[in-house]
Amino acid sequence: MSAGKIVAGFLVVAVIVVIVLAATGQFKGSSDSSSTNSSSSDSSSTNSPPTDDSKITTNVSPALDVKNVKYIVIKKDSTGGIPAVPDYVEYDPNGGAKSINLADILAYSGTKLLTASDYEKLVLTPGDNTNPDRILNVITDNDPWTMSSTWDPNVNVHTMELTLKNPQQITRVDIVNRVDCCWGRLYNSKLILLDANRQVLYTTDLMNVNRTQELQIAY
Ligand SMILES: [Ca+2]
Repeated sequence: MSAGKIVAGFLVVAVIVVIVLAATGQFKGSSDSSSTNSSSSDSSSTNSPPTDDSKITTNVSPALDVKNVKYIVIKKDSTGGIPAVPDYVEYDPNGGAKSINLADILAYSGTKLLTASDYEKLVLTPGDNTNPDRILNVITDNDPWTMSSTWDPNVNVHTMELTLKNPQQITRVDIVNRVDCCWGRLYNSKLILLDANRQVLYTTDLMNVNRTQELQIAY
């Protein structure tokens, strides 16, 4: 037998020993990590919604030079009825599914993210507008904390309307939906940009998805 065949024989035996040790769990590191992985994948296979915070980016085509925007509006019209889709977790006759419920409306002018100080006010219709600073902050704070219009089964058209202090170009708007539940509340909603005379400068339908919709208007 040649020296090469002897070495090859030893290698085969060594590989067999490693396989047996692994199968009997004596390589603790690898068996621990595989059990951890399997338990986490088990928990993510439940029916809870995914908490994917990735963005869906849409480049408006053609790009629009939308200047002199005064109002940024989310409008939801449930006149035609509301669907009994699974993510309407509180689908019920009390009007909850007719409300708008968002984490944030993040508008950009150029590359500047507009903050509460750039806005005059937020108005919720129907809604509790008695604490204007609070509601404006919640919808512009780039934080998952959410704001909602008021649940009302008798009101089909709900709006969230941001008023800018100074009319200006809007180049991008991120609509940040809830990720923990209820993202279907954005069903049948539109984003509308208006000038000071309330002329529509840009509008688009929104998706009822549980993540951020980034609308690149000028690019
Ligand atoms: Ca927020």
